[in-house]
Amino acid sequence: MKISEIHVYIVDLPVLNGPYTSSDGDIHGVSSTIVEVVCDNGLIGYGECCPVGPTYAAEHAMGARAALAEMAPSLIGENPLNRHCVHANLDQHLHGHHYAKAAIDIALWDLAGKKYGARVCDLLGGAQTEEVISYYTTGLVSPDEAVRIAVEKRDQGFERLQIKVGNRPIQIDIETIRKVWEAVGSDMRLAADANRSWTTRDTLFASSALQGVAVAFEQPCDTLSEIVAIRNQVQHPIYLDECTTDLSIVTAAAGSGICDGFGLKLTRLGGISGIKTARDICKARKLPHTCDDAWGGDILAAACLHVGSTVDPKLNEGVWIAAPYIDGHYDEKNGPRLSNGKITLPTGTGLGIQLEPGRFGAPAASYG
Ligand code: 0XW
Ligand code: MG
Repeated sequence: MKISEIHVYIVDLPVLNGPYTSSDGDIHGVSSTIVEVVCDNGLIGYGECCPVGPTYAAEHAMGARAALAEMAPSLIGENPLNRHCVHANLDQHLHGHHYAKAAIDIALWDLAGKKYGARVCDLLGGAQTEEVISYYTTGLVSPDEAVRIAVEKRDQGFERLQIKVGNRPIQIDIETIRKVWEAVGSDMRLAADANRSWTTRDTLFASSALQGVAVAFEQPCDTLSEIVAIRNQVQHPIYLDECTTDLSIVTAAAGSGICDGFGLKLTRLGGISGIKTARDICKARKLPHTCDDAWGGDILAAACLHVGSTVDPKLNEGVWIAAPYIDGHYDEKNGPRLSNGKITLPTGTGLGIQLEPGRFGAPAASYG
């Protein structure tokens, strides 16, 4: 089995009922990159990467396409089932750019499932559940609006809520977190996600003011060194997200006890291959974590879901998907959907996403 062609598609995804808000700013639309890997035996695998705009992380849509242009030609003729060789090839042609490599990696797992007649979750050790828990993120909203959303999502069946904070007076963040906790804290697990925007001062203020409030601080400050500097003064669990830009950071953080969990992003860690390793590191250290990504359509959602379904339920902080913010699905029948705070795992082989030929129009680039 050999790769014979690689096609790259651009899919613009306006934010439904937007904008999506966080301390990074307002997102009205994103641009996704789809990778289609065609093999000489007729099997086709799909992958996707979709930065949530150019400021959430050092990743952006045009960067993904440029990175793929650097790497894709060298993959023609490779055996897609030998992911180690393919990744070695990718690394020989481009250093870093995990998010672009992730799109190819996801397609390789999709192909492996289709080749072996298995779902991706089966190749990852097996699903622990067919109904994977999700979590809801409030957006950067007022204290009272955050409470309204929290109560609504608890009543819909969500067991975890991410409260967006940051880029405003810390007193408003503190009030928002406290009011949400008072409203739903006995029914939901809470995280306050500053998306890197709190200073160490703000983080210490918040931790002092919120003593007795059960909330995890997700990526409070921008850098790992800032978080390490205050780790022993903060009285709340700390989850790392944006600063875990590769597996060595996940390993070091897990091993040195500088965090209590992670917001793991599949494409940031290089794809399913990377996030499954992070999953196993977290299992060894009993660290709760999510399995999701910054944005993305059905292909990326399904990839996160397959990994998320294999996580120890005691450590599973959920799979967030962008579907509620996207008009329609790539695969109307099998595309992952939220229902009562959970997402049903697709049943088909590979990712379980069936795409009509020409689904994404003409490719932006083709190789092979
Ligand atoms: C909530 N998410 C998974 C979606 C947005 O891209 C941000 C991200 C997060 O954890 O911050
Ligand atoms: Mg986060």
